[in-house]
Amino acid sequence: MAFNSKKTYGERIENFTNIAARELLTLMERKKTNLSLALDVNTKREFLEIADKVGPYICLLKTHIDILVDFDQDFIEQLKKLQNKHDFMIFEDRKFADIGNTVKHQYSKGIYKIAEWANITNAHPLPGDGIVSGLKEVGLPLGRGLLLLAEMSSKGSLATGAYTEAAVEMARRHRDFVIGFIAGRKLVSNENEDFIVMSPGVGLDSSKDGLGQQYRTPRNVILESNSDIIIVGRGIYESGKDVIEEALRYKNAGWNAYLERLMN
Ligand code: S5P
Repeated sequence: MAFNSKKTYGERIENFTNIAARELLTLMERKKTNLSLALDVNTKREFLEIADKVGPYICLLKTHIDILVDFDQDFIEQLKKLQNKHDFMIFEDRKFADIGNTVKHQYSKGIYKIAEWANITNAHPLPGDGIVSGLKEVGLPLGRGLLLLAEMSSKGSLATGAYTEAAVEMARRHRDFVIGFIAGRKLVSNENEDFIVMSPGVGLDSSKDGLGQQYRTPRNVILESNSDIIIVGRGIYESGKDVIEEALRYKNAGWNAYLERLMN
């Protein structure tokens, strides 16, 4: 049996029971893209305009819902319309980090009601297993999936070594809900278990941003580090060039690196 990094996204669907994970891998295979857009802009208008342009090229739209200055329920309706139009999934990058009972409320209630519209969200493993159990109570019945932040792309990150290993162990204890990791590389190279790895800090034209972000290329992330999804933000929407052309450039770079990985 082949290692999971040598299998196609489609072949890996059977490794997951989680609905969101299965849907995501199916979608990636169908649209031939491993690109996630991190759309960190501050107005509804900008967000919806860029999402409409880049939607055809991505598998996953990553949101920071709390940075929108004019968030309202209409935004969620518009977002869902774009999701249907362009066939992508939604990942709210909420980075939950509190005790189980608190994150349960933060996930399902408040203004944003994240669990209602985000297929995937993420959490820091820092508080211990209770954070996953709390989120799972809300998310699993809705067919949602969770990523654990096992590593971070920023300079000086404390999520390394034993912390990263403990994140993997935590994921193993919650295989039904934890579908993978935010990390810079594949963390588990065992053909019998599979996790989807998404890597932020991806850029073709710069190596850092002045606030600690560190960029690597899609080839480095997908081919050399065996990650599964590249998360790209400013490289696409703040390059000063055409966003569609930039999205295509990253989509092709990510997909070609994946094809090369399968052939190696
Ligand atoms: O370690 C991380 C984890 C995440 S989710 N480093 C990150 O940069 N992120 C997110 O990825 C970050 O919050 C931002 O939304 C995106 C990177 O954006 P870019 O503009 O630097 O590509």
